Amino acid sequence: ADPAYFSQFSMRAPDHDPCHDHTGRPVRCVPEFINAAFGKPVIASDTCGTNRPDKYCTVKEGPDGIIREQCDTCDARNHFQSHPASLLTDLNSIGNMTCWVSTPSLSPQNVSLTLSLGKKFELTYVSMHFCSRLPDSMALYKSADFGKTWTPFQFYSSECRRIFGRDPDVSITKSNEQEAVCTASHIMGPGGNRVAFPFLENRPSAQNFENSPVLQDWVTATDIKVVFSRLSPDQAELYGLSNDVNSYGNETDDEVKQRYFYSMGELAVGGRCKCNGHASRCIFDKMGRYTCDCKHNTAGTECEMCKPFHYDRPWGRATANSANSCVACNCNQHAKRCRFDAELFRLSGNRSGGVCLNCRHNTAGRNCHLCKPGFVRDTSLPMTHRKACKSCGCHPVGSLGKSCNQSSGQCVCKPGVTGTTCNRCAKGYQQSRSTVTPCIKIPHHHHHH
Ligand SMILES: [Ca+2]
Repeated sequence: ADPAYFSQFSMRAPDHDPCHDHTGRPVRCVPEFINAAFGKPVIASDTCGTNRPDKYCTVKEGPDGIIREQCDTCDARNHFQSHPASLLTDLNSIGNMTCWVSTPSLSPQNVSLTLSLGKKFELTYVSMHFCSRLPDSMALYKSADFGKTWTPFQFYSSECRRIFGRDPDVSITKSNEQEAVCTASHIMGPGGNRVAFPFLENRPSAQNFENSPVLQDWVTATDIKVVFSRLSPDQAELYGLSNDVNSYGNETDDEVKQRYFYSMGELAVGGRCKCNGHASRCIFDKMGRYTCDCKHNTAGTECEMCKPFHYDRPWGRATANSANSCVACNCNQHAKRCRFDAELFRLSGNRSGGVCLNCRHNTAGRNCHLCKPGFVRDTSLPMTHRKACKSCGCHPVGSLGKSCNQSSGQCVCKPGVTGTTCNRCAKGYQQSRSTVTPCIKIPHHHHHH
């Protein structure tokens, strides 16, 4: 075969690590863009056929192009007639969308869907594909703390003021980039049965997302909640499809009720597993939790902190310019733990702020780079050596303490005592029996008397 054919394959990059460039230098990396909702659990506040079978009716265009009202039964106990919330995040086969349905009711208010993503994601859009008529009014909320607190991110209504107490289509400026806007665009727009909310559209800082903590926060979510407040007008009424147009007003409540429900076939959430630029994928850890596969010496579910012993610089989100890797403390191999000191970091010109804890092998100092009192550098060994610091060996009687000069090793001697370790009497002194003055002056002979 043509050698050029094979060379195509050998040219392919070997299993490339997106978190480092070809020279091994750390670079920002992000997990791939996915439908974060796929296969995730959804809790519906209400589902058709849960307590007893119910009848519900939908207006549909048949294959012949004629619009008809079609009624079905929902029954949670019958697999073929059940419409649980799990159908919102399942795999839809083309042309046969599986749909969740709420209980038909004359006033189907405050029906809600809650989706748990399992960890923090950075979202780009939320998309809803409805199986029957659209809701007229609904509110979208997100939580970044697993459902403890919720904040709205979008309202939809033909009557924003009346339903949600908000002015419609408020414009977004740099001063209110985290404000939820109310709009009727879902009904007016060309979306058909699909309503999609792009998180960054019309947000001024979107062009500079990496440097906008406000927008980074805006797109972060662990859970999404949709609350339906009101249905759009009855299509059966619009199309004149009631059993008999003239007798429409005579329908029983039960018959009318069958058209009042919410039904959705897909709740999709486009986004990336949030890893702050320090991981290219999310994985299930030993505990079965979905978590970032952190690189750049980072740790945590979102790589939101430095891994142990890597506290020489403060943690930072990776940017296009810098991976902001965490850096190991320099403890000359004499400590296993360290802490970050902001003041020392500032004083070093933002270079190093790590302080070693519990220096071993008789070392001391913020980098375990000195010898502790009573010990002196053995300059024949590197600082990283276990025996880099040796005992001063100061004589217990001849010296004033156990410490010695860090460079010369000279112990502090009592008067009349000399030697590096203070182990002998100086010239003109002689040994005594006193431990206080172990060397006393040799008496002079005064010949002049
Ligand atoms: Ca579905």
